[in-house]
Amino acid sequence: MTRAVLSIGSNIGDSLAHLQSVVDGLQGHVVAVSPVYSTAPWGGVEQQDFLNAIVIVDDPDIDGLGWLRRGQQLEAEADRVREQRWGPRTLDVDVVTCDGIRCDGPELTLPHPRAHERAFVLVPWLAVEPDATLVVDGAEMRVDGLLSGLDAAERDGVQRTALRLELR
Ligand code: PH2
Ligand code: MG
Ligand code: MG
Repeated sequence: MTRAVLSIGSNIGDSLAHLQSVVDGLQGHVVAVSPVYSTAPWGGVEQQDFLNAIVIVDDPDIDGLGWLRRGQQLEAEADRVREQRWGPRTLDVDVVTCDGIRCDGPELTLPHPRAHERAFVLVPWLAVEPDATLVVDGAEMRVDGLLSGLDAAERDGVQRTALRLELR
């Protein structure tokens, strides 16, 4: 079994539809879907707010690189083009964790090296997994503790919406 935590985000086009395309595209493997959050852009590029959510998936035959490829395929289907680092995008699918795997390769680092700094990842994750933990610099940390350690401004930039992703 591999269980992966995916962070999905969009701030171009019909963002809700782009996020829904991930839930639909991974149909049969989706274990949990978080609420949808409106989030202030992280990373210093001036751009529109994002919609973000967390999707937890499970498949015995897909490893970390496999989830990355599935995510890239869904990004391509959303007409994502190569863009500015941390800039706007139709769809971004990032693998946050995959089981307890730790790896640092040219394509994929697990756990995601910046997840612990991003309220737009931690807040939706906690909504579906309140006891979640994440390995940061080799130490297993509670995600709620990591979130409390972020600046209030970073946390306040993440607002729950009434929008929903459907597991169908
Ligand atoms: N993704 C980025 C850069 N900045 N900010 C928010 N709020 N949400 C994102 O998904 C996001 C971002 C690049 O992957
Ligand atoms: Mg990303
Ligand atoms: Mg990405």
